[in-house]
Amino acid sequence: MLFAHLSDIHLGFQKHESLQKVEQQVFEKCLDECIARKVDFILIPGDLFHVNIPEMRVQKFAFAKFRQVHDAGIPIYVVYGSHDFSPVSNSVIDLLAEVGYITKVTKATSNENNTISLDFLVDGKTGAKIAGLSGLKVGKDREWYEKLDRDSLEAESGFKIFLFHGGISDMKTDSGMDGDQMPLSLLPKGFSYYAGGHMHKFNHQSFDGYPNVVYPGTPFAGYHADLEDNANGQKRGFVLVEFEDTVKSVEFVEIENISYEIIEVDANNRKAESINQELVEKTKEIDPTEKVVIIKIKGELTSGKTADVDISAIRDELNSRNAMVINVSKNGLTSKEYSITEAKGANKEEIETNVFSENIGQLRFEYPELLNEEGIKLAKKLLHELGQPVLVNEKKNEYIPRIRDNALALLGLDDASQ
Ligand SMILES: [Mn+2]
Repeated sequence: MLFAHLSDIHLGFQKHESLQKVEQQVFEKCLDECIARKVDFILIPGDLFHVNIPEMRVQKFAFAKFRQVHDAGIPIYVVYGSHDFSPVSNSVIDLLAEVGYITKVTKATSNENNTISLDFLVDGKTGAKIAGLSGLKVGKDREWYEKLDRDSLEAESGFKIFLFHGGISDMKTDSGMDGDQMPLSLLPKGFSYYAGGHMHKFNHQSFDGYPNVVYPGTPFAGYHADLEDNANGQKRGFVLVEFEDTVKSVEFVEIENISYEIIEVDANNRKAESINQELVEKTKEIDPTEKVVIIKIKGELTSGKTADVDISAIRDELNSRNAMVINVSKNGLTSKEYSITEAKGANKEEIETNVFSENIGQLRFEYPELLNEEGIKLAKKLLHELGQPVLVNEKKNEYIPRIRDNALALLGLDDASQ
């Protein structure tokens, strides 16, 4: 008998059209592979979708594929992840469950003694007993696990699988994800397989009383950092498990996604000009055709503005050589010359004014309105505007353009992106 374990597919994460295609293809390839290998069932412990209600394009291809899997007679068992979670079952997960393409595993009952019991779901064909808890919004998970009636889960006999979504502190993982991890001891002991979601890299470890704790990782990318990991050679795919009354084998099935090039530049103790030169040279050395090109610049310049590190020419060059996507990360780039000096003041207002007064002298712009007293006034107005909170009932896609438009208006600029 055979089951597949996928997680963190994050359908709908990609914004770039070419990457949206890759995201869809990888998802379809994974499920095609499951059908071809004639798995008995598929487990997806969370973050199947990037948000609880993804755009219609995403729902359409997901439904089409899940229908194929359904028609092939393969059940899919899921729990929510932290991304596709909805406290009131308003998730596309619930739609898929409603039409019968997938089955939500969590069958929880709150008991009078403040504990939570979980019921097993039994896979019809194999008799595997499956229980699990959804991922919730940060911090809530732990509360549930602490109340979990583990004894009844541990007392059950047979081949048992536990689905969960979250980090486990006992596991040696890359800790790039949120620090919100729980100890393995909060999970019921003695299951044959622990199907994890949330960590984005494949990881398979066994512990005393907890054999086969496994994360397949994302099959493509659910965070920007995942693309960078891919470029650095991280293998992506899903997990295939052969079992009888115990697990016989755990196999990682690699699914190809796309080709990458990564250009990394260390800016420490250098000038922008030498960085620009290195970028040009490194760009010459790669073949960007139909690839995702990641440019990462970090470190502290000895002088000049970080904006002097100029990507636009590199971008044009890479585009003309048919790069598919160019991702630039300058987040880790700073400059010694433009480091901000602290300033004191009697209140918030005064501190802000003094910080701007102390530092504005460093700027060398051609625009007088950005300098001196005028510049300080403008900076304060901008700071105030950018600090505006989200209004009640305002959506993120309304909030961001509102703040951006107001800020651009203050600067006397039109929004070029519209
Ligand atoms: Mn995830």
